[in-house]
Amino acid sequence: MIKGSISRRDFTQAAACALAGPLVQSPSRLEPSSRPRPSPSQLAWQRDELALFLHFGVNTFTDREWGDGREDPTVFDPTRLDARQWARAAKAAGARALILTAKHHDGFCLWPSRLTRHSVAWSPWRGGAGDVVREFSDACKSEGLRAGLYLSPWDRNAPVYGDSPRYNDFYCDQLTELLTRYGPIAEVWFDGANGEGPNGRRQVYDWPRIFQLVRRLQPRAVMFSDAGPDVRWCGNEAGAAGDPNWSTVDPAAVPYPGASGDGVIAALQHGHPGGAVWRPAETDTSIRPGWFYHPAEDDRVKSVDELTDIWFTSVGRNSKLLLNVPPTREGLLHRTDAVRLAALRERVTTLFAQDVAAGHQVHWHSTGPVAAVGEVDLGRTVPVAIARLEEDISRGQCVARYAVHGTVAGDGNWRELARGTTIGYRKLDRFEPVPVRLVRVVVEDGVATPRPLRIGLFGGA
Ligand code: FUL
Repeated sequence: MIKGSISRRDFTQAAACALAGPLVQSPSRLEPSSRPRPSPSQLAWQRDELALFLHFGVNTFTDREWGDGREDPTVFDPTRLDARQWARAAKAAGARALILTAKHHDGFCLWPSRLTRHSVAWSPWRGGAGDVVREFSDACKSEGLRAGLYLSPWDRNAPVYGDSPRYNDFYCDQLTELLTRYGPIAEVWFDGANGEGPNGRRQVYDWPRIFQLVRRLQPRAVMFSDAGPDVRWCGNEAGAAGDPNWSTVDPAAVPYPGASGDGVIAALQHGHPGGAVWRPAETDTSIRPGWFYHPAEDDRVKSVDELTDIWFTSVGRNSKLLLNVPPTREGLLHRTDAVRLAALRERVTTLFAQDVAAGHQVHWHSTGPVAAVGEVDLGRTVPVAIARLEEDISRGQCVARYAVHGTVAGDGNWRELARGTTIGYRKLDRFEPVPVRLVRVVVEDGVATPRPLRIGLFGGA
């Protein structure tokens, strides 16, 4: 249902992204200073770790995942909409940002766009004077959260869709409304799904123009799409970033949003160690089977264990988690979802509450041009079940292969506790609890001279 018969990859496009940069032919081993680094906005985006996604619109009321654009706007009538409730639940979950579907593929606008009648202005909600984007952005502001907006490129309602120059004007005008009326917007989300135009016509998007417009109107916003330019899709909607997961990419591998072809998904999942562009992966997934709220899914909300697993395969794999929690027909987050969110935060807080390596000095020494070892004495034998490794990504990403070893109580022999590839912002490894005293992190390979890592060790209880 979510994907229907139209593939997300089936996406027509004229020009390659002008902002994407040249084909990368760089050697894989570059001096750290010449390797790509995040912009301040990309760094802030990654440090958020968790953002909530809010799929809300006419589909909420028609019980669909993809509307066809022929909905009567009067179906949109949330009875108790309270964006502050969304923002408070997000805060309780430890999220630092929220992204709202201002327009999904059905073209229905959650703000009173002057460009269409398919909007809240033609609904009975707040007597036609309501603006969900306004209430959402105000709530984010009051709760100290960063606001992001999803504006579906694919629009099944707009009559000009598929008449490419006219729809590009229409789309840019809608973006302009969104990016000039509501204060700072931290992320603009360009979905890769695409489909038919009227009479089977296909839309040819002017991505260079669209990207430049966002840069001009909201220079601090990051832009998400399969092809960035700032943040890329992780390649699936199941909550798992790639492993390895480089934040650097070869922009030619995914030249525009929705590009299809051999290697696109692999490029999205893994990035490229020699990539010339910094474009980290965002992991978007839903707390429920669907993206929109469906009453029939009330007992299919992901469990805390499942959400914790997703935390490990997203934030714990050098990605950021964008977790969808869809408002109900009342316009509120469902109680089950809100409770689950708070429980996820509690679980994560508990797991990482006591770092047994904290306060112990790590002794690093180089063992080769791209290899190094860091050793820490925990001062006593303690059970360890999670290793948290972090690179200082403000200076780029370097590690390509590593192992964690510990001296095990009893025989005092070294044992391998975990092994992995990339680290980046954060890598989390879970293993059977082992009582250890000395721990070694061995960087076996990298794309530049490794810098000391931050090491955290936890009992996993
Ligand atoms: C997909 C869309 O088709 C889904 O409806 C949803 O918005 C998801 C986040 O992206 O491509």
